[in-house]
Amino acid sequence: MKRLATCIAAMLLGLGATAAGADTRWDMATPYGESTFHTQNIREFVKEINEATNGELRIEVHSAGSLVSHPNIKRAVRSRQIQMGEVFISILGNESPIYAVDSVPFLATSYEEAAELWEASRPKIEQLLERDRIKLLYAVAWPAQGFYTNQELNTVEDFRGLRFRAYNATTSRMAELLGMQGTQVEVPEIPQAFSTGIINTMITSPTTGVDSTAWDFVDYFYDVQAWIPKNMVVVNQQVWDQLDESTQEIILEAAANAEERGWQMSREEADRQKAILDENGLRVIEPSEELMNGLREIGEQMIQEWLEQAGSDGEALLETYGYN
Ligand code: PCA
Repeated sequence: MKRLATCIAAMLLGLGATAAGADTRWDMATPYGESTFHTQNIREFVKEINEATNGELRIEVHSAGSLVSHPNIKRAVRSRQIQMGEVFISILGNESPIYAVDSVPFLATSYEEAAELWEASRPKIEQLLERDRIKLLYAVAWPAQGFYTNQELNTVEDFRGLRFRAYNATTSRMAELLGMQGTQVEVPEIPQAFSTGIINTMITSPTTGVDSTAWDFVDYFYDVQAWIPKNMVVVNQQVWDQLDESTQEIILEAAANAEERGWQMSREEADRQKAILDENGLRVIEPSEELMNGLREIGEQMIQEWLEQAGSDGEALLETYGYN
């Protein structure tokens, strides 16, 4: 009986706010590998939290989709299979076009524009996540996206018939508009998808090109800088609500630091990674005006399609962003 009472008391205590004395361990899943700057940034983020809570909150990071695969990470956070996760925001574009806004071609192509687009879209993305009882902590941009291919790209006609790696609904649509066959492939599977011939072309950052040793499979990188997509780090709302206020503050501060540090890392590494592509024999090419004009036309069409899907919410977002 006494044991039961102790047990109930412990349970009651456990129902209150966590941290302060309690030893809490969370699992966090990310789709990307250890060498990616996003993952290195996450490692800093969890270390900062661990230190500031005197080791009371320990977050175990499972990288490269090793615990939960990318398409399942958001669901796993929602169901509390894991407490925290990182996802590529636009992979959720099928749930709402708002999630896809940073992957619409040529809407935001510099870091300044990407930061403005993030500022304009953040409240809407937070609202969408809230519906799923998920809390947004921070988001960080990838370097601008360019094409990796085995053949010269002089006009948009040159994409016809290529086998293209898609990473969200927007890139699948782009493949369609360029006459390519699109297949969705996650980053850790890129080398295998190239070597087995499932794909022979992709659009991604210099970062992911280096991470997947693109020089083993393709000859050219066309630096078209089509868009600057982002990852976001999220936590289950119920798990969050169980934390005491000082722990919440620690995490929010670490998140703000991670957001700032991450964007800086991204900026710094864009050129460095292009140089690594070049050193390994990939030809890094400035696209011709003709190619860019053709791609921009497709971008225009995709912005219109996005607006049709996103309706008045989308219009308001683009207005805040300053698009006209
Ligand atoms: N790398 C990730 C997302 C965008 C990027 O640059 C990928 O290729 O899936």
